[in-house]
Amino acid sequence: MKRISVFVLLMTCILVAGCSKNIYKRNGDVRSEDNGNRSSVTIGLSQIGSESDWRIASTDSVKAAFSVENGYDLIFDDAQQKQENQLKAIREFIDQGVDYIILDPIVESGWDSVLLEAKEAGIPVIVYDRRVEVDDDSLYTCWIGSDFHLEGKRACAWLSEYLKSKSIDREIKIADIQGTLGASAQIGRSEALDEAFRQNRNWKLVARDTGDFTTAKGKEVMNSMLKQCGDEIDVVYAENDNMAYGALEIMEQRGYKPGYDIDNGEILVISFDSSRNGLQMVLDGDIAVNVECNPLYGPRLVEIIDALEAGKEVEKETFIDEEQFSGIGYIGTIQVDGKPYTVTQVTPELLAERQY
Ligand code: GYE
Repeated sequence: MKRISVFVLLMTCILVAGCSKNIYKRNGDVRSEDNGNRSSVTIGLSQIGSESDWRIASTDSVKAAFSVENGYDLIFDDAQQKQENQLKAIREFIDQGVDYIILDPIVESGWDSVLLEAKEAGIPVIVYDRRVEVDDDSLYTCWIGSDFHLEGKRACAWLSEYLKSKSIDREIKIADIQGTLGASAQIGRSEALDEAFRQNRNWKLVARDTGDFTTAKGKEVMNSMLKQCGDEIDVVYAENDNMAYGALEIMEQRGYKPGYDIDNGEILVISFDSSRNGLQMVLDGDIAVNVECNPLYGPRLVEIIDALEAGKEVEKETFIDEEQFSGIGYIGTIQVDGKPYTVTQVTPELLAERQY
């Protein structure tokens, strides 16, 4: 009797394993099999949250690329803008024995231990968009993302060209609405502005606070800046589109006008991301210049995973190319460190083709 039930139990286990979609194996050498015997790759992806249009577009892109039809099992985790949730998710991925971990880190610091755990478990970690700051860079396989510092420099170069074109050489007062403090996108964009203050002695920082990359916080921060020094502000440097939307909303409510004409009291708004809504605001004249940050990471990450699956070497660091957009056509090029960058004028046609 006892022998029969052990046999039945054993057969059941074999059957269940045979039908199950995923047989997780560490070290990436044996893949899970589905019923059609097609091998699939299991990926644990830790996403920061859904704080912005950029982030939502990025999530859609990775989900579409790592679909079941394409041969992937994607375990997606939304960390709700909390690093502790990302750490927890990564540890769960390790316990589940995923083939790869993909991480968009909310801030740069604090990853050494968890990445060491992944390394010890033999799971490659691919970092994208924002970066990790670790003592030992063998803790992750590679990183792909934007040059946030260069994005900031391009925004500042545009402002400098614009002021020159209008022969404005008086003191320029700038308010900086920063992204999530400690995030690569904030560090790079804020640092570029700090550099511009050193290079342009008549540019002055009159207010700086974090709006956490969200519309709601952008609005809140802009509101207190307007109360504190609204009549002085010439330029708002919003470190993403969502904070720019929030800032514009409260500016309108409090009777401030966005635009290019800073000598007649308009506030010139600079933004980053160039999402469809952001470019619409450029077309409407509310945002003067918008530096692109491309969120479509799905296909780029698929390329990396497929290369690793094929046993190929991947670049340790890859920067993606990005553009900048304005509502005016007469500044067609800007220079950063001796290199020219084209500024594209936003048109309704361009907007109609924008994917995100
Ligand atoms: O600019 C912002 C998002 O990390 C580049 O995060 C990304 C930034 C992006 O919330 O909109």
